[in-house]
Amino acid sequence: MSQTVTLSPITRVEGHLAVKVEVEEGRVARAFVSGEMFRGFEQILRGRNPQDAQHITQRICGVCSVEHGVASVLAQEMAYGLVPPNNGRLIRNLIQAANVIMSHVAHFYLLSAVDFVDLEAITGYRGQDQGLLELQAWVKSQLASKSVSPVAPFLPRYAAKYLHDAETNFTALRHYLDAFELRSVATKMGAVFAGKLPHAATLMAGGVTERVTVLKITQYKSFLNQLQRFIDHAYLPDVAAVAQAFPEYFTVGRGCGNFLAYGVFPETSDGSSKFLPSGVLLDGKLNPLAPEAITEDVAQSWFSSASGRQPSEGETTPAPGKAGAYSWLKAPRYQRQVMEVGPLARILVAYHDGRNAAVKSAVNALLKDLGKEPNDLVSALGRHAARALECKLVADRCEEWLDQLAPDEPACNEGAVPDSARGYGLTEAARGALGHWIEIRGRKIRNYQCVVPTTWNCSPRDDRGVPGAMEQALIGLPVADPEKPIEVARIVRSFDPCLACAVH
Ligand code: NFE
Ligand code: MG
Repeated sequence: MSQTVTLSPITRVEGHLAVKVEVEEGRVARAFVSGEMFRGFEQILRGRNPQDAQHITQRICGVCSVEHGVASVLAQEMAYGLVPPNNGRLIRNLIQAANVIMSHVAHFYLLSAVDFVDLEAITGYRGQDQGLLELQAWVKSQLASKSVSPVAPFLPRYAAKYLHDAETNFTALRHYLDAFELRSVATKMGAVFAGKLPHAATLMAGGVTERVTVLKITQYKSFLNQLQRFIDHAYLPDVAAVAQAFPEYFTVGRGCGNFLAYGVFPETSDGSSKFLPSGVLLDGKLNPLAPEAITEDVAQSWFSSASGRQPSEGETTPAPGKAGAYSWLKAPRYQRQVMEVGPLARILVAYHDGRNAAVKSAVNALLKDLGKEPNDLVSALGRHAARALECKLVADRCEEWLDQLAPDEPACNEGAVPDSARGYGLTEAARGALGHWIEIRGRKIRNYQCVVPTTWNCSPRDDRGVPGAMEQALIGLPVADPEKPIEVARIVRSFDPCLACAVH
């Protein structure tokens, strides 16, 4: 007997994500992940001044805005034949790093942690922490209320196993409250060099419109030190506590097992060396990235434009109601294969690449602490662990980039928009590999295509009917009670999906 479970919207993810699973004999037999809205940024960009693209595309999202801006200026730089000076490259790294730290902390605590931490345990709190006492009062009011929605983000919740130990729950909930503040610290840190955030004002082809001063370096460093303390003393230990208490989540949600990373944080101006390298893990083997192998299928997506195109030739013609389609996401593929992107992909690619000794030793230390093998990371909890580890590695690397800044040296090389040109920019957003493709004619944008991390991870079936990465991660998942599919929610959220981005 098959029972269909639909979670729409899945709360505590960014944007409108709908997940439908068919459960047979206690396991997910089929999964359908769909983006339920269309936004049209690729249409909006047509005919515009290319130099506005980094500002328009940042509005795709309020979370990974900076990364869209960076992808856009990289695409423009290829089209204009420009490279940024060291200061420009380093400032972009620092803005992008601030955003990744903000996003990872927000994802773990604000979007995922209460899937594992027992929010109701706070009713037994007897201490004096004002924040926890306020949380306790709120939880009690929710539990007493008859009018809360069944899809409320916190309570009511699915009855399930949560963290058992009261003190561990109180500590994690204290960190949950701290995470709101830390998210703001990370945003202020990025804004030191971004002018303002969440949509950075200073990004442009050739570098950034920002002067490097000793004062700004000092400001950034002081925010960074607060974040490093939180990552070391809260984020990493809390993820470890969840890992100890939920070892079963190292064995589920594995997914397609293929990983794609474009690489991020250039260590040289031409981008040939990156702190987190590019690469493609296909059938367990690391291959160099070949951008021309990226295509997007639309057979099961609500688009009537051609399927299987490279993004440089891509089209986006919406076709609501198209027969056989079930999502506003296209289905990106690499060599026609399904790929997972994100922190786990970046960490595994860097680990196999081996050149970044910091990644290699941090992963080995984490695996030793958890008593796990590299292959165990390919799992729901592995995604959380990789995200936390990456957060630490990136935060620590920022100190190096700050030291390399040269006060009062230029941060931008100027260039002109050519009459006709093409370019693409590949970077990594918090949620994974992000690419923008630009075609310029008559100094205006003729075509602009974005292939976005959550489009990879939440991809629908492709032209050959092969399910996307999250769909594959759900297949085979044991679901104890289809009326209370907490397992499904935990697998979905381990990817940190952002549907606003995915449908752009
Ligand atoms: Ni809206 Fe984004 C990130 C991008 S996700 S959050 O990270 O690009 O697809
Ligand atoms: Mg697109």
